[in-house]
Amino acid sequence: MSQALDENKIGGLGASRKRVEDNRFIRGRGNYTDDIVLPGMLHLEILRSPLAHARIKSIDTSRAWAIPGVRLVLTGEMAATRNLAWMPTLSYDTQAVLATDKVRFQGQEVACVVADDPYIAKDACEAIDVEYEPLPVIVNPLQAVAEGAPVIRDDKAGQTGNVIYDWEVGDKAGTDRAFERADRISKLRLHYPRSHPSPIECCGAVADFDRATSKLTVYMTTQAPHIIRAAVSMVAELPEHLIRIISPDIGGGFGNKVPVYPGYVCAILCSILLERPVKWIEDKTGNLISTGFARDMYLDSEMALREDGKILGVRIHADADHGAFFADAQPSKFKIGLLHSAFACYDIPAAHLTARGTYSNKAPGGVAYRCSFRVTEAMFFQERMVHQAAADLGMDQAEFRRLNFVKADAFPHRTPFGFLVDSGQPEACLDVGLKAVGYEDFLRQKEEARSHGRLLGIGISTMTEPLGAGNSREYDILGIKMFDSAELRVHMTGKALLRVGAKSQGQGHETTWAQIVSHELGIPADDVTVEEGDTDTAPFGMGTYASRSTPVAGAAISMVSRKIRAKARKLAAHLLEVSEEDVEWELGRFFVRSAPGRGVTIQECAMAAYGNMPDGMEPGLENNAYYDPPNLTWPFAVYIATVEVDPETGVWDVLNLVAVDDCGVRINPMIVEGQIMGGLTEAYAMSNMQFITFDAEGNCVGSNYLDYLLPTAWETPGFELHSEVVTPSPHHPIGAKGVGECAAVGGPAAFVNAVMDAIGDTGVRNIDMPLLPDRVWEALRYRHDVS
Ligand code: MCN
Ligand code: CUM
Repeated sequence: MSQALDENKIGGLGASRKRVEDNRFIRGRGNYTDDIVLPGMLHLEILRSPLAHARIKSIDTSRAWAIPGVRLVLTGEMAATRNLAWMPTLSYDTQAVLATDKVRFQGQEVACVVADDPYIAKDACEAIDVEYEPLPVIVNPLQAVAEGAPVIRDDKAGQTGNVIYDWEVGDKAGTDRAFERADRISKLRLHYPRSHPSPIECCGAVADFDRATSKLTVYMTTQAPHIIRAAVSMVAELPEHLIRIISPDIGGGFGNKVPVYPGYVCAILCSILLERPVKWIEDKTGNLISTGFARDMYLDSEMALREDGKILGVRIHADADHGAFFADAQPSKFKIGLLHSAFACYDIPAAHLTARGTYSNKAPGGVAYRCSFRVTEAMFFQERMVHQAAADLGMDQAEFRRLNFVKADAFPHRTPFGFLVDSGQPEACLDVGLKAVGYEDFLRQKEEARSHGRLLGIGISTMTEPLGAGNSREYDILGIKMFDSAELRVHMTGKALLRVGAKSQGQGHETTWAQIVSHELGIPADDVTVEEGDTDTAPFGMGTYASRSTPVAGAAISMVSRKIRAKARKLAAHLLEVSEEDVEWELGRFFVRSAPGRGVTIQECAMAAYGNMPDGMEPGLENNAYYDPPNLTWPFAVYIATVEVDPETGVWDVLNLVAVDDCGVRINPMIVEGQIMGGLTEAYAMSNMQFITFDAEGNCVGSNYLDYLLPTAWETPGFELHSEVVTPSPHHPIGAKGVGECAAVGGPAAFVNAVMDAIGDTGVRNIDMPLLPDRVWEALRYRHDVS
């Protein structure tokens, strides 16, 4: 009789264990950066530029210095004396910390004040007199490359225009041939607008330089503490072992907390200059106007089609607006992120992608907001193109997709852009989704409704996401390879401390990581403490973004647990007085193969590691593991939305949204569902209401919550989630794939396609997001595309 523990009872793999971190979050006992209070701490505020493009003629700080309680007024000129007016970005560009020559976007950091309290600092910022000479403003890629356009980055030697890169991938000649053979060519122009993640907590830091020990400690809102440590070491020219980055609780990141911001650098520099702790906490407008934007990409696309519905080739040109500094945190090999992960689930013989990145007078942006390095754009464009191609052919949306899907037995599949998709079941997911939404039935209802003047629509979107950068052959940031790590200490009573190089911002790592240990070792999850985010204690990690934590750090947790189990097996053999080969494992216990009743628990092995180890064995039960994934993980999903559009007002309501997510083995199904619901809510927000943009003068429209809308429970529709299809990752030790961004990546096209389907009779090919009522109304009324 097996005496294995019941995995569900100990909180192992597949258990919907309640989130342990919520215990402190919902009691108001979280410890966020703004909760950090140090003795003698001062407060920093930033003066931001009101103009989008202007030469700085003079900065007069004398009125600010005169205000009682002001300790330091820092300008770019002063920062330059420390070589800190500029800093390197994560994409091999430079970014102004405090402006010296020009301001290049509205909200750019011009100066900062440190004072006894934040109110004095704010008042003093307003007392700084800056004289600007306005310059012509560029707010889109078209203007950026126009004849005679002002050069935004005239600080860079050799930069003549505003182009950052021209990049291409795929098979141009093969694609040209496919287009020559095509029966029909379907074209579409799209814009994925700028969006902003807007986490509840803004960015901030408390920098504490101790002159006596020469140690710099920085508490800060970062998704990647070790990368920040390396960056601070390079920028501030401080030795890495004397820098400690602590990322305490984070109130949402969504990619907003990956970049290095001037505010962090200012807090650090001011702490070094004043030898006092300095706190910088951004306000909401500062966050919305200046930090980590996403998307802002224009697409020109063509699809070569055979009359029977087969896709023969795809041609894509993308223009990406990066704002004034190219600061994307993304793998250095790929200039436009993983945009070329498009069309990974469709069997397409030839494809070619060209991409151009340009500067503009906007805040830096591109990669943020649940995007996995621009897979958001890849999937949105892909599914809008597929929708339009099916419509152009007069084919059924579902059938067109089915016909072109990579079949389940054809994996591993090499995509036309070179990725190797190792697993997936696109058709099975589509079938579950169609059944759940009642596809045939809805098509009939739609026809019926139309005869009464009601506009119903159905939109399908699929999502294939390359998650878990790296493998280190292809993925690095600033030359640092993308692997991840875990360190596990099993104490003598069998309780454990797990330290991981990733950093949760709300995803629930403290809960789920313990479940992996529990699955591997049979130690109850409640007996495992999880720690992340302190570079002095956590093993080196590349941080949490691109839903890479489960694929990479999660795998490292499995591997370190297995190392511990291997040593525990030796201890078990010693305790049971048999040879190691005669020892078997079942969850929580080793036993003698020939006498299953004779066994020892993992806790007994732990005790022996400290009190009764065999001769010659090193004491202790601790280890670490680094995991360098051989491939990405490839989750797949199908999202289907049904909507009704009001023809009089353009308002649209979601009738139903069905989500079928295959993210491999689920560690914690409840947390996975939370991730999917959150992602769908954001997808709905982006498609329906989230509007943040820049007018012709470069003024940010949407830098407050009256213009930039966050959906509440009232606006958000209900979602029906399905988990029937499970395709384990073939290389991940527990078969898990990432999931954190999937629904935000794949969701928007489902809503947009549904609205486009509802107004299909008008001949309108596209309305750009967000599909605000006035835009939909305009399309219905004037029967033209709306951008
Ligand atoms: N999980 C699981 N089983 C799987 C996959 C994941 O149980 N097969 C669990 C994980 O253990 C983890 C959570 O789901 O607790 C998300 O895991 P993963 O997909 O690995 O993503 P990351 O942990 O790397 O999180 C990053 C991802 C990104 S890039 C953005 S952006 C985003 C997202 O997570 N930001 C978030 N979800 C967020 N959720 C919250 N609450 N807050 C954010 O800032
Ligand atoms: Cu692109 S947002 Mo997440 O990868 O942190």
